[in-house]
Amino acid sequence: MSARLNFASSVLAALSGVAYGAPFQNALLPAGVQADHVHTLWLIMLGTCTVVFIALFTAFVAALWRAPRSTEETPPQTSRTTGTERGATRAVALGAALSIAGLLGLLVASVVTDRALAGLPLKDGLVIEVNGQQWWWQVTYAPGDPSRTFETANELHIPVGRPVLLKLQSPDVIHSFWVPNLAPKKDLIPGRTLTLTLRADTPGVYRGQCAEFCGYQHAKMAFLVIAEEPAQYEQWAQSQHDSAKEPADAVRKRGRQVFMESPCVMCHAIQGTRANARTGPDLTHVASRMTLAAGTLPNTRGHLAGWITNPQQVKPGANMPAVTLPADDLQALLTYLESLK
Ligand code: HEC
Ligand SMILES: [Cu+2]
Repeated sequence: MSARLNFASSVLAALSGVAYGAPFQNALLPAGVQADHVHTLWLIMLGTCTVVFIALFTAFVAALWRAPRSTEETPPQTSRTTGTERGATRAVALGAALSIAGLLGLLVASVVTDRALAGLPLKDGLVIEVNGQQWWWQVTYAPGDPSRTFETANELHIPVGRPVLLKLQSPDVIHSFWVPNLAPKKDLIPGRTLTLTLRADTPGVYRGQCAEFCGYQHAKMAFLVIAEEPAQYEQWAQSQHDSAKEPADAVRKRGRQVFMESPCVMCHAIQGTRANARTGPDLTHVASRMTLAAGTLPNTRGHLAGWITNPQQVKPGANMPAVTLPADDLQALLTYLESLK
């Protein structure tokens, strides 16, 4: 029952765009220019196909209606046959002409949309590199500029009204970056850098996900795009750029020590410490993120504990092993990680 209710409410949410508390994704509610272009094209295609469908169905029903009943088996007269045939020829010619016109119309609409998508001015654009990993998103701001660059995971913040150039890469398999409210899909192909441009025009939290099957946990490879006012964005970028703060008390100090002395340090980076591995997400500001493990869990202390003690139960096959720690050490580690805002 509750599952059914849940389903009904997600359908309602999808239709109305009401987010019922959670970030949502909906290609029919564009929040930026690029998604707007795609949405317009979709409306044109839907409209054209609806007209074609209704016309065909009407013709079909009319043909059934006018067909000679099998009971009245009087052979049709020759003159009538010629008349019907002439009518049929005309109808087929008209149908073919309309089909060609319709298809040409759709072709023109696609080309215009494509040009519009390619035409987003990138002046003052923000450059962000996105690496699709099995199964999370590695996000690098200002790549190649040592004074401004920083890294995050599974969460992009962007300023409203400013164009964004995403450089998409993949070190393993093909992924696809899709945030329906903001932009069309774009694949991440190993060995190549493809670009995607977007601009958010309405502030909000938009959900995105991998849209190309990439292995066992493909379904749990989501991310969030947080579009905010430029001032708010600058504040966020500044805080992300800062190294992790020195632990303020003995428990956090102990937590950091646990991190440095356990396998965590072999896969994760925390800027400002000697942890700088890049196999897993950068944890310098992990506590500032809304979710854990690519949109799989809300970022709370309980979920963090569950993730660290048994990631394989949450995300079987994920490239992070379970790490067993004494209870005190785990608590200290959690307190430390929660302080990494
Ligand atoms: C063998 C490498 C490896 C080790 C060891 C490891 N991790 Fe991870 N960790 C990963 C990978 C890979 C992910 C991404 C998993 C995913 O989302 O599919 C991850 C994800 C995480 C996340 C979620 C980050 C986010 O933003 O979503 C946290 C928190 C985390 N690890 C903490 C730890 C801690 C604490 C330890 C040590 C107790 C540890 N990890 C040990 C590889 C590792
Ligand atoms: Cu995928």
